[in-house]
Amino acid sequence: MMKSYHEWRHVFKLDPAKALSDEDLEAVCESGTDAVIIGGSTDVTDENTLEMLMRVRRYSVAAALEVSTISSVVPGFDYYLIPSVLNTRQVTFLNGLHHRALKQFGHMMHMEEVLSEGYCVLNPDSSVAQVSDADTDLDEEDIVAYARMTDQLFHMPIFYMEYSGVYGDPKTVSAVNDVLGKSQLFYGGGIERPEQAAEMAAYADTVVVGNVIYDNLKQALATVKAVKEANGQTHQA
Ligand code: 1GP
Repeated sequence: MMKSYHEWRHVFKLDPAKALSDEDLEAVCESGTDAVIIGGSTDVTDENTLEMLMRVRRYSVAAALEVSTISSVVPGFDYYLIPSVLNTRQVTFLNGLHHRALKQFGHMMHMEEVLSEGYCVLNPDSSVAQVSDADTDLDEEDIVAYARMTDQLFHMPIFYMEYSGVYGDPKTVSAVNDVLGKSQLFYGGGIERPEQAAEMAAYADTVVVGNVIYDNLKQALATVKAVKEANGQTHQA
């Protein structure tokens, strides 16, 4: 049964540019995770995105595309997640690509499938930080202000704390959780063990697990149960 994004506690993020065997993909999709997000910062094409979508569609799990380039948008996903990088130095990544996409495709988009993400990029060494030219020199107050901007100023459905590749600071995630109202808090970055997934699940509405799928599938799969059994203190719990 496909779960609406409001119900997502745990999601796996698959990079369409990375190889994953059929057996491993089955384990990911049948793990009990709430959704599979397909997305990456480099080498994402319409071919590898479509191929990954078709493979994920063998299973009943919800499938979302996190759009990083307009040319890799393909139809058939349950949701389209559109990041706006709040701490970019270049307006292109805040609203420029979005403007171009809406100009070209706005008339044919199903907006009920589209979710905007207020994206706060927090690991300076990540591809996403480099591609989006993000200013990651932020303290907790800066990050909380971006959370308020997403929730109370721009009214975006998702605030995404993107530590991609490194494990973030649970105290900061907790501080963000404290100020969010309607925006759903996504946490992603550096989760390698179930204990870390559980720790972040205490504060984040949705925990995103990526790289460890490719590095240690067994540990990746163990994060599902850890999140589901975590005691959520989230603002939406
Ligand atoms: C990346 O937030 C996700 O976009 C997950 O991060 O790959 O570090 O798990 P990791």
